[in-house]
Amino acid sequence: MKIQQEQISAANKSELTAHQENFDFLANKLTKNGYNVDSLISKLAEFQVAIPSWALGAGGTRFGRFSFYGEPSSLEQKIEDVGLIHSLTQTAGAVSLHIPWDVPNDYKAIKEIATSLDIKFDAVNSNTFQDQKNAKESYKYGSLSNVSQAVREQAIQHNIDVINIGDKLGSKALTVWLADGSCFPGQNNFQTAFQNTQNSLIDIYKSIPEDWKMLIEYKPYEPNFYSTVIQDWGASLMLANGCGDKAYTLVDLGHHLPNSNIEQIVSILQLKGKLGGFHFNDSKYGDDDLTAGSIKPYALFLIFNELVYGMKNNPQNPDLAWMIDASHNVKDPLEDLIQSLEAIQEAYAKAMLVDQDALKAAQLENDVVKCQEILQGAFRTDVRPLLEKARLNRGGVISPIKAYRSLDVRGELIRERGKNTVATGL
Ligand code: PSV
Ligand code: MN
Repeated sequence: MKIQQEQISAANKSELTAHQENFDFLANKLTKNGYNVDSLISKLAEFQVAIPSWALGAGGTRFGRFSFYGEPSSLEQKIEDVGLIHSLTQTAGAVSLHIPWDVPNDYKAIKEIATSLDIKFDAVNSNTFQDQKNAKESYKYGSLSNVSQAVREQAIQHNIDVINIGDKLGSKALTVWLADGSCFPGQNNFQTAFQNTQNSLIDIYKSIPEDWKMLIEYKPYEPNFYSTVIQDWGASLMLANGCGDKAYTLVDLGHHLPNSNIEQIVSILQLKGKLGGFHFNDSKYGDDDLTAGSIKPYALFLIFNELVYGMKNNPQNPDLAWMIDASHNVKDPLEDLIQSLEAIQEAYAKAMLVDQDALKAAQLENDVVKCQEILQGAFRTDVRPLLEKARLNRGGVISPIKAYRSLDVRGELIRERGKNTVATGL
């Protein structure tokens, strides 16, 4: 299925008047307060978030999985689905592939499909947390950290293969997330596991092309429940520093112990020029992989406040790779991703409304109340008309979820693909 421009225009028709009224009201208010509304809109329009190829089907848990039907069963169909989201929202102009789930059969054809849908290839992800069919060595007891040199070599080679695949598609980053760790005290020697991981990453790093980044993701627990080798940003940063300038830390919002101050982590990594990428999701308890902004929207805003500050004040930090990393168990994955995109854009827009100069002045006065007023004043602004305008200007729809439903996208996908298709992924 491909959404046509006439369908977009038809979907917008009944909403244009209300949108324009809301937009004018907000734009007047913001202009009076000294904001450049056109610049806000163009920054929102430029902000693109990658969709992970593994989140387009039903996620599920170890207790069960419930399909939404019409799931994409090939790489081509996954990219088509990202194209659907992108044509409605105009904010999902990239896909992040996971190897070996997404090895292209025909590179030229895949690139053509992606280009025709205005989709770029974002970071490629390696998978050394599962054993592949016919693999010689097993990752049951770890991959890059494994006590066995043969296992480590297999995992290193896999990462190099992933770089080569990504290179052929135009990707510019490799994301490494390891499940390595231990389930019981005494099972692993922490120092050996860390050192093995460092040495393996250095070997992989040698194959990272000059204009690429290596993104090292951390996570405190799961699937290992006693220790994880790359458990926090400190471990990730040490490993990145041990590799070199092209290696960075990747922050996944769900990969922190409860109440961690993620905005502070983000801020310091930018100061050090070592924040490379971001995985958006939300959580109540752990790595819940829920829709971004669905549980703690203020935390998401505070994180964006630091990101906006860093993007302006930390030229030492490179452009970031933005991606959604959620799992869709009870919602249609495409609707869920659209909701995440909306929440991300909303947090970004609100963060751009924070008057940084006034905040700095209030900080210098130690005026704690004023500091809070400034942040919450921005957070409480309803910025949705700005998001609508940014989408409209790029040829998207005013209300993506409404349009998705009125166009009966899921119904059409089921008619095209049937009920029994299953997407590869987590
Ligand atoms: C596992 O927690 C995970 O969701 C990580 O966040 C990775 O980014 C993703 O899987 C894909 O490897
Ligand atoms: Mn992640």
